[in-house]
Amino acid sequence: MDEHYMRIALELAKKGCGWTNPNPMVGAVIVKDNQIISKGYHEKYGEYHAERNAILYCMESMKGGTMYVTLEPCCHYGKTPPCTEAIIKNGIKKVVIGSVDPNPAVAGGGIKILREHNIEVVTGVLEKECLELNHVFFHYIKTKLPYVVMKYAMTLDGKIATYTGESKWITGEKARNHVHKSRNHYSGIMVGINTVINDDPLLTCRLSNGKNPIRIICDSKLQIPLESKIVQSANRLETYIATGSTDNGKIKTLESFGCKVLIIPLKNGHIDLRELMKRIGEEGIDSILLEGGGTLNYAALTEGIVNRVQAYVAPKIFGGIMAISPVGGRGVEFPNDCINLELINQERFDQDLLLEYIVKR
Ligand code: AOF
Ligand code: ZN
Repeated sequence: MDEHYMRIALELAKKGCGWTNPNPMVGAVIVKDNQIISKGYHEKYGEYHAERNAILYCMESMKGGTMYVTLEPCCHYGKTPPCTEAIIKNGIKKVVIGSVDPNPAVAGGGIKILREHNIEVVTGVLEKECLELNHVFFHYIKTKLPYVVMKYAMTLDGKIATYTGESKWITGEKARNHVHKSRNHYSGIMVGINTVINDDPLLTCRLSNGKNPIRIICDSKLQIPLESKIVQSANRLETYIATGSTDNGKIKTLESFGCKVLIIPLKNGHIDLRELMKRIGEEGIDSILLEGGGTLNYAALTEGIVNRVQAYVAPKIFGGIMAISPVGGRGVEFPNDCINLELINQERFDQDLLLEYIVKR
């Protein structure tokens, strides 16, 4: 039964997807006499935590009840008072936890306080699922660096466009819709300047209740066209341009359009991606969906900033020695020098496959 209620808490937590960053998605269920008497989740950054919402929405006495929560309850004063206080005050006698909170302000402290108040605590229920749910939070709270997800769609022969550069479309509608779930989930979206020049994308989330990601453009020489959709929409969609250029005139113009310009040191003529990640992390951006192109992808992989890869594979073959693949750059010399990945998830959207990997270090 523990897993059953934790699964309900997990589904509740996911409702906060896109709205809680850089805080975690958390769900909570209160059970008494084998009945669910209340449910809650963390709805929005800075607002009440899942536990407090579940308590707030509960219409009956919680005395002697059990709370199922996907993350260890907090015991600190942040933007909200400690959840442990509310749990203790309401006479809940058992708390079942999915994953321990690595936040240094909590880190086992919530469990300790609950036990000190004679509340039975069970940990590690559906832990794997709870850790996966908040992979961004667990990374960002420890490193202060954004969690980077490289995403691309390719044909079975590894092409992201035909030899003429045409790429609309590789995957079908369902797979393309799924990409927008990622754009909603992760806080930022990053592309290289060539993608802006060639495709003129808007980089928004097209889900009905979706949140638009913060756009980050790697543009070492500040070549971005003022008439591009990115610049033209920067007053309504948050936009960062990362550059090594000190062309103050163009910087001022971009700023007048609403872009935020980040001056980043160059490394071999390109944006120093590790520096950029530090700056992005300092801006409070906890995660990035990296959508190419190939030059930026290769640099990101070799600089070691990529945490996860989402590869969509379409049942098509383009062929062509001049047709490009998702990762460009120079490439490794020997097979042993490769970037190693671990397959963690596979999903099917009609005839397209999504293969999801963790980058091994
Ligand atoms: C959340 N939502 O449901 C839970 C969280 O600044 P505060 O008060 O919002 O505290 C944020 C911290 O609280 C967060 O880093 C995490 O350690 C803990 N638990 N946070 O935003 C929740 N349960
Ligand atoms: Zn809390």
